[in-house]
Amino acid sequence: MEAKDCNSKHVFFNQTSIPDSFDECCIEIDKFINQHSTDGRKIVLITSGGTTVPLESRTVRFIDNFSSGTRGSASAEYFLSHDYAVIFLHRHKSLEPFSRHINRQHFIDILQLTPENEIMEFLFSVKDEHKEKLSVVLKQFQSIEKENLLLKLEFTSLGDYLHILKAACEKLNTVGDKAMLYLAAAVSDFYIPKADMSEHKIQSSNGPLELKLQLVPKMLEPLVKDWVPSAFIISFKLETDKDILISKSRQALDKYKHQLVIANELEKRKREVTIVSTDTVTPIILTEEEVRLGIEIESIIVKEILKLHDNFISTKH
Ligand code: 9Z3
Repeated sequence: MEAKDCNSKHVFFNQTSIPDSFDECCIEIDKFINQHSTDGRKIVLITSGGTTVPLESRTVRFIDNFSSGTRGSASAEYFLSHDYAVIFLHRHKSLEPFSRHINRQHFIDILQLTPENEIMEFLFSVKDEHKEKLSVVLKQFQSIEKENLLLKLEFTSLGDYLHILKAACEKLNTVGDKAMLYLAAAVSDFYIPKADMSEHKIQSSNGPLELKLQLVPKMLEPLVKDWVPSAFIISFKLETDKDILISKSRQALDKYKHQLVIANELEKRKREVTIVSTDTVTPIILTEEEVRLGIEIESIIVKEILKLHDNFISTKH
């Protein structure tokens, strides 16, 4: 009985705190969607990065889901280059569109300090060897900013992620079939409800730690049925065992009745994915030559999806 209760969607939302900046976040979402739906532009909500599940209310420790944010941030750039407006809901400090091209750890290496000028100012500049790449990225970024085509929202915990996702979906539903969901974030299947969580840091002096995690209710179900039923919805399926990847993707489509699953195996995810719909299975595999040329698999995924989204829109009219 207890497990069943914890699995219910309503209980989950009651069992997790609303993120601190939730109201501001909703206002930004509203403004962004109003602007672009008035312009008749297609809008994609991309989720990216892994969610955390806290073990303590005043969190010192948490369980993390793996994701660097490459899939989401690279895809965001390709959607933007095809004139979509992008809501980028991402894990705090995971990769972001455009800035992903500058390695955070080596940021300082691309700058140089020129000698003080006559008014004793320090002048910074980008080293010559980085100028070309950076100017291309900066140009794209500035034109996106000018038209306000990218809205970045952050989450850390699973609770924050789901609260913001639900609010964004409900607003996106007003856009109809021009809206797309691209759910690339790696989302935890397990969590500890607030009531079961230790408030303070768990003490090792109490001996080995035994954890009991509850199942997170499958939010794809209300998302497709209630939150944003009119949108084109793509989920991702991540497995480490290739033998179950396609069957699990089909199961998800069957169960949730959304449009596509993009299946990927953890180790091969940068070179190989499979786009699965109810009646097609389309592998995308980068050739050695494409890898050598630095072609990103997201550029090909996005191109395929644009066609499928257009077909989806035309069948609705
Ligand atoms: C993915 O499968 C993404 O492609 C990756 C991208 C997380 C592998 P990176 O960010 O990696 O480029 O390093 N995301 C979805 C993972 C997920 O949690 N899927 C759930 C599942 O497999 C369904 S929603 O059950």
